[in-house]
Amino acid sequence: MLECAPCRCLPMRAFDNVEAALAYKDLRDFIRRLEKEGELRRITAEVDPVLEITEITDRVTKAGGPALLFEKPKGSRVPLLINTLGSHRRMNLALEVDKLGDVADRIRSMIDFQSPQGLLDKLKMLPKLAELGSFFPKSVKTGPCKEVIRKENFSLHEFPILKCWPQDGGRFITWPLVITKNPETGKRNVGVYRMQVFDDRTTAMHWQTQKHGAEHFRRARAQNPSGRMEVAVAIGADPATCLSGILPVPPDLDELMFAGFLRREPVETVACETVDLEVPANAEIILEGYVQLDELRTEGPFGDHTGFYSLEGEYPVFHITCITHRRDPIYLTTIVGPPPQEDFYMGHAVERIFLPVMRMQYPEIIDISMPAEGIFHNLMIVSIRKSYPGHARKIMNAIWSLGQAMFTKVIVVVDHDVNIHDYREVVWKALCAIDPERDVQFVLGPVDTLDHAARIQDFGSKMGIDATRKWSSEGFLRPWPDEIRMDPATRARVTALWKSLGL
Ligand SMILES: Cc1cc2nc3c(=O)[nH]c(=O)nc-3n(C[C@H](O)[C@H](O)[C@H](O)COP(=O)(O)O)c2cc1C
Ligand SMILES: [Mn+2]
Repeated sequence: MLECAPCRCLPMRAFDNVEAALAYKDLRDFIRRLEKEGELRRITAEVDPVLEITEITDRVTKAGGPALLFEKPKGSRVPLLINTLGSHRRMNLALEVDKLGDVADRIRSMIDFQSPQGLLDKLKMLPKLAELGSFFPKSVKTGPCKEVIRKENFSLHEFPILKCWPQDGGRFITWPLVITKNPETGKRNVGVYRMQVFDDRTTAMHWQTQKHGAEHFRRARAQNPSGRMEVAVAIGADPATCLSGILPVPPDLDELMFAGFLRREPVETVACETVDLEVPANAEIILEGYVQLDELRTEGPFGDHTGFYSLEGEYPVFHITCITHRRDPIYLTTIVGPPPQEDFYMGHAVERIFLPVMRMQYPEIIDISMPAEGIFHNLMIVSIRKSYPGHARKIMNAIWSLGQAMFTKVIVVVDHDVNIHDYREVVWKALCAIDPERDVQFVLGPVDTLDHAARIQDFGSKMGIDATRKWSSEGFLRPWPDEIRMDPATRARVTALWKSLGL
């Protein structure tokens, strides 16, 4: 079997029967599949969502273990699912591909639309267009997320919401699909922004400054500073929909459309009961409500994906007006913390899925790599086919201007012949290729809200390292040495001799 080059995971056949070739209907459909594949363990012992589930999950994820379904979380009748996508294999299962490159290939074929030359080309485009059209979310009258509708007498405390780490400010909903509408364009956004539980019906809304939910909030506030903005939150759905909330798609591009593309079937949506928003019909739990535009409250601390606590900060408050859910809902959650965690596999999927999009604009990019310990935003290694002086620096600037890649704290650009997934090779070759004072570039700009070392929140410096071979046209006038490689004839002779050497 071939290895998937970037992640070295063993690809598997996702389409081993006709049934599996259909998109997952919902979260429990995916749970069934995981169970069939030996990728899920049920835990019947009573375990506390306060700290204990984190400690168990942290050990299991780091050991490469399965998804976990806690059937008896302490203090709740709702089972809890975690570590769902916490391995390369489960991510492939979720996306129903043999390897992530297959998703990238589909994206590439979509954006390979060349301007049609003549009628024949136009005709050839039709099936592609039809396919595109088939990804749009589809409104339906009702769905399983409406089995129970509660406008009164509900409480978030019925759900097994985690307190993840000892110094956390409380319990946090960690995998909510937060749905808002751009108040100017009416376009939907779905983002995963953690929500700290304040009481039965209120939470924080931790959309960071540069995220689309925060942008909607600012635009709504500009229209009516003391008004409200409606928000709906879906928890637990088919895996592509759940993943779509973390994808860095451009503003005003509906993540649910992207989910439809990923699952090859439209996401069905239903209208909310108390707000003018639509939510995935197959969700386990829906929270409806609003944020008051002139209200902020202290959120945090929270043990974050940096492996450190993010400190307290002021964030909007989400007031819940209605909860709808299935008769027997499953609470989907995840933890972040010292890497690697489940979110590493999500980040890796993002890296692989969006590489073709980057390469469309910047075909000189050969490959990119973000090591787990770099927490995505801290380190990106990029290999390029360098073809003019200063090319490496142009690519750094391109990355810093590309959506959430703007947060990349350190970019290392190497030549095309460096295997950037082999970190030993990167350290060796990159460090040999630099004259630090000459090859390091600093810029100022937006940084990740979670960067606790930045001089002020959201603003700071970033560093690019040009670790490509230097050219005379870049002012480097010395010869550049060849890399040491034994000649093939000697290698062949020694291979022939090898047995006789007794080594
Ligand atoms: C487990 C997990 C938790 C996250 N929590 C937050 C969060 O609290 N706030 C935030 O702004 N982004 C958070 N993110 C990242 C966003 O989901 C991601 O940046 C997404 O692309 C945002 O959507 P948007 O581009 O539509 O704003 C989290 C991601 C994951 C995987
Ligand atoms: Mn978005």
